[in-house]
Amino acid sequence: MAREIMESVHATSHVQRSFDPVTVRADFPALHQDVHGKPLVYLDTAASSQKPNAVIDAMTDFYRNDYSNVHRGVHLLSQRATDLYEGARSAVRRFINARNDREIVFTRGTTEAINLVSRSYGRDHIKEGDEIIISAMEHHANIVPWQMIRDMTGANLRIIPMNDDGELLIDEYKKLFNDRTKMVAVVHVSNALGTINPVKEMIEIAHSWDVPVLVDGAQSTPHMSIDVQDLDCDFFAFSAHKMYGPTGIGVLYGKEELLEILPPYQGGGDMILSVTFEKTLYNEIPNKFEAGTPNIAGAVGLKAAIDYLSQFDLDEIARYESELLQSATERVKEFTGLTVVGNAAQKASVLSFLLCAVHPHDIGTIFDQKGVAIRAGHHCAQPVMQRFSIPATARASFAMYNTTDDVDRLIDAIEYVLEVFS
Ligand code: C6P
Repeated sequence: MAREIMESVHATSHVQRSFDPVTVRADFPALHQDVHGKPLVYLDTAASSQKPNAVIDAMTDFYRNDYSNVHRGVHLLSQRATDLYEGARSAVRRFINARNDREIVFTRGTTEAINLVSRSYGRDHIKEGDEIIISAMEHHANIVPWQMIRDMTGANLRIIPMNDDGELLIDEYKKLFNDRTKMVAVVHVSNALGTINPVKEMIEIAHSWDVPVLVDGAQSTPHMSIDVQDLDCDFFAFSAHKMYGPTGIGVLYGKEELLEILPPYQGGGDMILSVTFEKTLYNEIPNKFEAGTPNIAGAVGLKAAIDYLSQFDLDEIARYESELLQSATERVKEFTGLTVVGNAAQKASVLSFLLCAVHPHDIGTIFDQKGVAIRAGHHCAQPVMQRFSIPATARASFAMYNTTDDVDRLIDAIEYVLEVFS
């Protein structure tokens, strides 16, 4: 109890800085540069976010002063590195409100977290004829691993359809369940459309069938506060690099009772208690899932990103980003020939669009000449493109460091594309 009180004090004491995007920008050095002679406007956070000084400095300091391997050494540097690494785990637990540190597994990112669950859960729990439910708006990271398990076991994939606005059809979702359903894996916020899915309701429905749910939180974690206990999800996956942290590290949250029964994903050092040529005893969770030397500096950077975000009221950031997205959407819709792809009532960060017959790659290239960085393509969500019968979209994505000036520059860039192609 004393620990819980201390932690709640610690968590609230973070909220001390009022959110102001202009001062926030000052914390991100990469935003203050010219690209092709124009000040950079970074609207590609859905692909990967820029990093604040706090993250860059924490990682540099770690390499300069405290670097060593973890869990292995008796020497001081190894103890310091271990404390920092395990401290990062506790920071993640607080950030997503997991029950305890044992439920936090460090991975390379969302992709590896989903592969871990599909392999480990799939090995013992999915058999021929079983069914896995995913949605029509999944990123490839939440399709391909399940297809691989399908192909290994003879299970089937069932797909939750969506409407023309890019919203999942919950009534259709309910109809997909039966006694063979073994897992639901669904994206929280679509990277291609920006749709925020009603995952809490979807989890309740799945649980009424005793089916566990994995939530792909790659695009939600940077833009809203996450409470895994409130969602009651069984697994939750996310990547540090989209939430102002470093690349190469992410998180799999799993309910303790589920992680306990899953077999390890990879074998090697640190995931064992003892090894003989005859038999290996595996380590406790979460170490059972962290074979080999982990991304220690990445964990340090992820903690710094969490500390950075935790200075602010995350709901205030979410409101700000939502207003920015809404005003950008209204303004781009004024262009004749511009179509917004993804018009869900609940959206975060992402504005995907088509502009007349101009190929999205050309839009992206011309924007770049104007200093405006966006992503163009299928966004690793080809089934979404197939659903809308389009090859690709241009995608602007907003973050806490974007401002109305950035929206003005986006509008200027669209005008310029239209001029070039007129
Ligand atoms: N989407 C984008 O530009 P990794 O690569 O493991 O950090 O994240 C994969 C992933 C999984 N789910 C969703 C919803 C995602 O958006 C992503 C990454 C990037 O949209 C790169 S393809």
